[in-house]
Amino acid sequence: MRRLTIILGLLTPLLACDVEDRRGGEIWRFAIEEARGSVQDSYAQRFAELVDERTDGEVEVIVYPIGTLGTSDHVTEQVHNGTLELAMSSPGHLGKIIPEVQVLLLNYVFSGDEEIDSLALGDPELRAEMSELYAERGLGFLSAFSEGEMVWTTREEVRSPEDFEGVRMRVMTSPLLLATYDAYGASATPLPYAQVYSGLQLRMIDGQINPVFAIEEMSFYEVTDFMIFPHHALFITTIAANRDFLSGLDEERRSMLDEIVNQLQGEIFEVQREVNEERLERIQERRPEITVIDLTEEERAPFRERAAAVRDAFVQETGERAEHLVSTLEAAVGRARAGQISTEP
Ligand code: 6CS
Repeated sequence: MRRLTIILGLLTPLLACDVEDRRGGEIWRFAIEEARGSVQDSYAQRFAELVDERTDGEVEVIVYPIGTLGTSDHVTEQVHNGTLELAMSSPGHLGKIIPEVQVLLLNYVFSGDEEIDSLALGDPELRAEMSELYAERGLGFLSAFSEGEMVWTTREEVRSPEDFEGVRMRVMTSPLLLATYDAYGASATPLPYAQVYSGLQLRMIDGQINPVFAIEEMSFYEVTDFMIFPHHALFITTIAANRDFLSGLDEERRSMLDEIVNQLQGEIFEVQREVNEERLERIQERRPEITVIDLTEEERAPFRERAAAVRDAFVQETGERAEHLVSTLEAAVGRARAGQISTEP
């Protein structure tokens, strides 16, 4: 794995060099964890367009989709060592390196209203705290946003922790997700994103958790019988930047970057909503035999209870910083509910 990262790290500037030579301008390399046409790709393409517009073509953003530069872990490492300027780094994978970021993976901490929760993620206090946290670990933080509600895909019907018994649920590689799904009664199995389809197909795992668009895009729906909405979490990603790249930007470029990510916070919410709705229709057209289940409030209660215990244990193990972040997040949700957060640039 390390060798692969090094090779990819060496290849990235070579790939970019070509374009740099041709245009003579500045290049910002931006790796995403998903495929072309995904929510992250829509974000990155729009980001590239806005940067191009705002710099009169002086800066070109090159977007590298999944499969070109390795796993999420590899791209975060490349941002850290300066091979890449920017990357989408999901807390679901980043949690191994920055444990506190897993606050964004806790279940049943958001309001359940996607619009409010998306606003909360743009809360200036939360963003300031995240920036501080990332900086301490040698990374820049630009933004956190939701790509939609998390959905369980399974072979068997799951409505209770008892139903999860013996079900091997693939989770992202964060320790908190492992603890959560073990507490739910499942057998949590960490795997990189690109290995999930074959894992399901070969029956090494029985289910996984992702937003609808990803279930369609990665073809997980082909190897699943149930799509279950527990209304427990959002798929959240963050944008990490190389620290020297960020601190090397002049004031004008830095403000431009902040304005662009603010603008995209609102835009991406609409994009993900549309994409998730469309893709659910597509899945239902292609495989009408899939049973879609919406867990009732009563069915959610035991999961909610177990999630609260996981959260207490997480805060205790991770320390004061995590505790403070949980409070900041809850306060941000409160501010969003009260209409005190704006996405206006
Ligand atoms: O499940 C995962 O690992 C991935 N899910 C999404 C929707 N995006 C990237 C991430 O790595």
